[in-house]
Amino acid sequence: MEKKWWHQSVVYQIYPRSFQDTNGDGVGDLKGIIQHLDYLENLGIDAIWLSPVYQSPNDDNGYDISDYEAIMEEFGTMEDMERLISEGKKRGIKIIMDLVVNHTSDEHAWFVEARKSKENDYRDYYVWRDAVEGDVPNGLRSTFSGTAWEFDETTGQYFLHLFSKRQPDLNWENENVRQEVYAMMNFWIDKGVGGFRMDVIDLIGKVPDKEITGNGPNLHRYLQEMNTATFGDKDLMTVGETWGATPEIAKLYSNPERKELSMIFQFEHVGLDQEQGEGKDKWDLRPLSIPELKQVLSKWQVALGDEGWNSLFWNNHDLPRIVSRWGNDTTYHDQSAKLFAILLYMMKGTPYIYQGEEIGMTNYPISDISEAQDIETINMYKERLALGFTKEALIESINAKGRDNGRTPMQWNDSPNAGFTTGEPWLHVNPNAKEINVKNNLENPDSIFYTYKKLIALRKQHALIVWGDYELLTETADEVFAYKRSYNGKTWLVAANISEEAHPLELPEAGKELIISNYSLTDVPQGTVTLRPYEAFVIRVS
Ligand code: TEU
Ligand code: CA
Repeated sequence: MEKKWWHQSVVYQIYPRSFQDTNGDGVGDLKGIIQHLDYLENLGIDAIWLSPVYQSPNDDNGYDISDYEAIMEEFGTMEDMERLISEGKKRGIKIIMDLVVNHTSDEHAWFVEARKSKENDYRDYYVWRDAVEGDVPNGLRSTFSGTAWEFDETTGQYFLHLFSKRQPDLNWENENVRQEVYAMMNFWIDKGVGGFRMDVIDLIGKVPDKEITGNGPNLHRYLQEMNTATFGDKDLMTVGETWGATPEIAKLYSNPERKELSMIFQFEHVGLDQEQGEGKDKWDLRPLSIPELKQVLSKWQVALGDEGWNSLFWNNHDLPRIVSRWGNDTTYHDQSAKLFAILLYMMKGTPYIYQGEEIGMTNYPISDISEAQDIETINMYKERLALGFTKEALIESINAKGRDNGRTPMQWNDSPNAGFTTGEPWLHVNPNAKEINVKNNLENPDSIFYTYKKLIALRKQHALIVWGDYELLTETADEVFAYKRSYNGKTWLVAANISEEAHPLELPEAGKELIISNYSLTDVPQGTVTLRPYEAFVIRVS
């Protein structure tokens, strides 16, 4: 496979609203990001995936865009954006824009026009259908609860919205829509961005009348067309958000020969702690099975071969914090946060850090729905309450899976509001910011931050981590996740005990060199070792 910069890179995701406020309005901004570029350079990352910063009425925190070529006033100006790109460049940090083109905001000029009349030039930019027997056109559902069809009084038709009713779906079958999107992408490419993260890109080939949403028949044709019209001949990084992807589907997107995307986010591991079956979704909780986690991640490690590339992540702005979710955010907070870093960053693929993950930020439990800000959470709560779920059960699900968990303000130091803002933060700051913060992490050489920093540095030093073969060790306790990476005659062994109990592990080969660990080890592990609670290490065995 031709080597590209992004194969060896680590990407840091910023959710701008919660990163750093500089003007006291309680909302993070672009100047706040610029202020912390030195921190990110110190961590060693190569690129920032910037969640949307475009003009937006914020029905879904910027994922509802009303102007793709303007910056949200709360976040700053186009000048700030240009400075972010150039200041990033000085530090070897590229900016990856969030491309949200499955839908726009209902305040986008195209939709404002489209809804005026059936004859409007922009009408066909969106998906309009007549009522069927006085009701919605069909059974399509919104990810944010309820029907995906909204009735529009003015013209007496329904429009499609796979997310909130303020996020009307674009009609990708319309050639003009596609050309407008490509022109907009070129606007950002000309500004010097490093690539695009493509929001729910698996939905753009939808066939609403057949109730096909993901993986529609024209999806890959559109992506190939986009590639040719925009980034194809530039050295950019692209990553598609594709919820239902299997390894076979991942190859369609990311096989370099097909000229589509660099890589995708697959979510198979993310769904392992939800109940399976008809009508069940992420709110229906079940405990994680570690053997399943091993099986799923290992499958993805080997399945793509030379025909695709993996993204590696535990967290993003839609997911709960990994240390709270599958680790232990009290007794073994530091150990389990480091374990998840070591386990993932030794795998093959491009790792993504979500802001705050590098200091072990945790979920923030709410006790009442009035504390929630996220539209998905609020809509689900209303819907399920009406269906007869108890408040207690719903709050439990929200505390486990709600999107606000990962969106609380970045914890910089132990001052009021964690140094995020001098004003009223838009979303509650976790009180554990007194202990869990960047300042403490930077002062302590054993902190989670320095584990991340070291893992990132190791990736730069060792081609084995980027290119080596992967093999799961199968003869282990259920709770022990161990694998080997091999490259050019060298082999490393990664061992991680994802539990609060000690477990023995028989090392197939003697350790020659200790690469990294989350407990302090005086000797290189040999023979049969006892892995302590959440212990993880990497050793060279040949
Ligand atoms: O997420 C896609 C998506 O389907 C999520 O809403 C996901 O299903 C959910 O959060 C987990 O249950 C992307 C963005 O990442 C998300 O923030 C947006 O809300 C959504 O698209 C719409 O743009
Ligand atoms: Ca601000």
